[in-house]
Amino acid sequence: MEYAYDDQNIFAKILRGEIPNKTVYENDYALAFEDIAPQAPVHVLIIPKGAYVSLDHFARDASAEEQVGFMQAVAEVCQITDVKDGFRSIANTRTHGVQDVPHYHMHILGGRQLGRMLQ
Ligand code: DGP
Repeated sequence: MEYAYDDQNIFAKILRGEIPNKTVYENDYALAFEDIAPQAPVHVLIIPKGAYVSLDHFARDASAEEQVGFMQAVAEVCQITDVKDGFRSIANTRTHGVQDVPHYHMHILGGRQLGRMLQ
């Protein structure tokens, strides 16, 4: 599969500092910031700093260092935010997954009881 990255997507602009964000955590490989339209008391987006369009693109092509750095950011976000009672991670992907922004992002949702998604 070919993954074509559009560097004009909104998260690319956030990474370049062209659009402001409310940063929760940052390291060399990832940026975590508050979602602009939160669906729960905690709604953080974690994005890699590399140019990856989706979870499957990131999983296939990101280096081990990038992947570990990203997961370290996930761990930090889960420490910093109030998700001790649990949370949901989501990676909407392409059309069927209803992905709006074509830069891989993991949603972390928590801070309240969430509804069941899968039966
Ligand atoms: P999706 O691609 O469907 O997983 O959702 C993209 C999410 O990104 C959505 O929850 C809203 C959020 N979002 C879109 N534009 C911005 C923005 O400019 N700033 C921030 N912080 N979040 C955004």
